[in-house]
Amino acid sequence: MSRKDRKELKKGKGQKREKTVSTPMQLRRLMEKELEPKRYQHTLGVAYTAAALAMRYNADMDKALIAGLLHDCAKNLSVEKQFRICGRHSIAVSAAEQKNPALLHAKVGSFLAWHRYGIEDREILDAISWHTTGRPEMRLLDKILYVADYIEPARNQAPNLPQTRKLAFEDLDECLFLILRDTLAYLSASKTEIDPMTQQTYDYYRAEREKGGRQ
Ligand code: DGI
Ligand code: FE
Ligand code: FE
Repeated sequence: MSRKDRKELKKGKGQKREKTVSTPMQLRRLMEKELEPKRYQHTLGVAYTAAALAMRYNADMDKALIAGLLHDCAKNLSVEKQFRICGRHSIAVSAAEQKNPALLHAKVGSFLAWHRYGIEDREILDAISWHTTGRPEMRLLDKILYVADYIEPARNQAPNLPQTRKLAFEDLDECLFLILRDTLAYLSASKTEIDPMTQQTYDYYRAEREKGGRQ
């Protein structure tokens, strides 16, 4: 590789990847080095909870593990660094993400999962992209990661956790809806600006639920 190529690559031109590693074991070690101990603990909890949900709902267990291991991989980067990565790699930043940069780690994490950790699977990359806000018409893996992020064993803040954890293994869609509802209630109460995508996801699943005869 010429010096020019290397420089271009560093700047993100051509969107080449840095390396290819993708077994859950390798990713676990990398995340242990990358993340703060508490975040790593949460990451392991999400990975194994997602794998357990994958078992329950006949989803791909390895994909669930990998999505869980990498979902917060950008969390340790400063906000400045995350904005820089977006700029360099032409990742669109929404108005909501501009205002609340804490939302940005999902998109940046998805990019790094591809660029730095060698993940090519679209389902895994999308699940990471949407793990904070959700999105209408979520795939099974999106739902599994979203729910696992909320119920993993180290979480202890959210209301109704015991019921939500039980429900996750009984009715994934109902559980997803209740998490969305509780999250919106929490964001409203704390006067945090709601990302339109979070609102759209909630509206979509509320309508789906009503179609299914629930009020
Ligand atoms: O990264 P985690 O801490 O594991 O959790 P997360 O990816 O769900 O996101 C972190 C925070 O983002 C969490 O406190 C909930 C919050 N969040 C979710 N939807 C919205 C939101 N924050 C804002 N400002 N607006 C949203 O719509
Ligand atoms: Fe997150
Ligand atoms: Fe998380």
